[in-house]
Order: sequence, then C-alpha cells, then structure tokens
Amino acid sequence: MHILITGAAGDIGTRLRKLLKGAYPRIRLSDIRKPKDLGADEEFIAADLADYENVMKITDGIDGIIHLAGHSVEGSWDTIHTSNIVGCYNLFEAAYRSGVKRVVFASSNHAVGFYPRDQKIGVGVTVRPDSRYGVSKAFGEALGALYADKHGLRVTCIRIGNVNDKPIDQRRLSIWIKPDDLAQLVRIGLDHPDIRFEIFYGSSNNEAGWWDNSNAHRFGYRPQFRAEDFRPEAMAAQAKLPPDAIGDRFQGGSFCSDEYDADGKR
Ligand code: 15L
Repeated sequence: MHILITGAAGDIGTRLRKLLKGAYPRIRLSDIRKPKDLGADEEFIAADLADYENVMKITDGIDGIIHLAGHSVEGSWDTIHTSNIVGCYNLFEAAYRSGVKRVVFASSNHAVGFYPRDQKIGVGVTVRPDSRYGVSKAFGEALGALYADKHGLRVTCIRIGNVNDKPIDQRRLSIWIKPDDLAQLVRIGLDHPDIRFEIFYGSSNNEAGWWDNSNAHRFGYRPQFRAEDFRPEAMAAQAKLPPDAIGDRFQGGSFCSDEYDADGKR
C-alpha cells in the first residue's frame, strides 16, 4: 500500500509517521510546510488542500490516506471554512477521483463536545459540536459517510481525544490517547478487511472515560496505555487551572465555555 499522510508536519503527523514507518514501507508526506525533521528517505510533496489541483497531485497513485491536515483548534469562520471545510471536501473528492481505497479521517472529540461529562456516549449519538472547529469535524464525518456509501471508499473517522505522552489535566484523564494507541486505530482503518464506514473514539484505556468505544474493540482495538497511571500528576496540574463552570460541565471543556452566552439570554 502507498500511504499519504496529510498534515504530516503537525504534532500528530510527526508522531504518527515515526510509529507507522515500519508498518507501511511507502509513505508520502504532505503539508503546507516541510516537516523540520524530514529524512532523506522520506517522500514529501507540499500542498495547500484548499487548492483542488494540489490535492489531485498528492493523491495520485495513493491507496490509503491518513487525513490529519486542517486547523486543529477553534478559529474564525474564514479559517475553518478554508482549511477544514473546503480542504476536507477537496481531499475526499480527489481521493475518490484518484482511485484511493481508504481514508482515515482525524475527527475530534469536539464534534460531540457539548455532551455532559456524566453521560457516556457511543458512536451512534447525534453530533453536538462545541465550536466551529467541532462543526467542521462533524462535516468531515458526514462527507466520509457520503463517499463510503455512494462511492465505496472505505472510511474510518477517529474522534480523537487528546494526543500526548501523558494526560495533562483532569479532563484529559478521560480523553487522553497515547500516540501508539492512535497508531493502532489508524492501522485498523487502513488494513481491516471489514471497514466500510466506521467511527471510533480515539482514547487509550481510560477508566474515567466518557466514551463507549465498543465499536473500535469490535475491530480488534486493544489500547495498551492507561490514563490512571498518571492521575496524581494530572490532578496536580488541574489544581493550578482556574475554575471554568461551563467547561467543567461538558466533555469539550474550554471549547464549550469559549464564546458561551446561552444562559438566561433568550
Ligand atoms: C482537539 O481536537 C485539538 O486538535 C487539540 O489541540 C486538543 O485541544 C484536543 O482536541 C483536546 O480536546 O484536548
């Protein structure tokens, strides 16, 4: 398989390309900027996904795509629209036209961030985005479903929690994913013969988790890392954070409280 990683110069892209190197001998990297640590043996093509011709170039000859590119936090509508709506549409359309077989889409917990923390949710719930960014991830999931159902692409959307070496506060004890576990989920999306359109939660083995990830388990996902191993340090870091009444109520945290003015206004 010839794999393409978009957003390869970003934090997740940088971690994943190292973890996946042994598994896929042919990996093409793409981003607007060149990764700082690009090896002489690595294939890189610069591309702006808002430009469809660019996207056709990077998808040419590719079998499977790990689509990480885009604006990765909340932003202005203009930014989100260009990077995450137009860019994501171009990616799926070019993948289809280029004969790509599989796409693994980096969705986000922020597509469902307005679920309260005391509710456990599976992949069947209605999306409840907590930001324009979250809306763009819900849009990407919907596009993935369309290209899977209408055109037969095999699409896996991973609602990624927080990718890091360890959980950095109380919220992240529930949504943390170690890069190695994310690599395991990505490989299921690229390799599993029964994938058509699936949504997984991107979390490690988190006792305090809010997500029912049985769909990922059904495809063989066995997370190897436990957030609880880091509880004391995560809670010590939490104690230094200012209180956030809205953010602490909902799964999306500060993405929910940011610009929030729903209470008692109408
Ligand atoms: C995300 O989707 C973001 O890309 C990342 O920067 C974190 O904010 C993460 O969610 C999170 O919720 O911690």
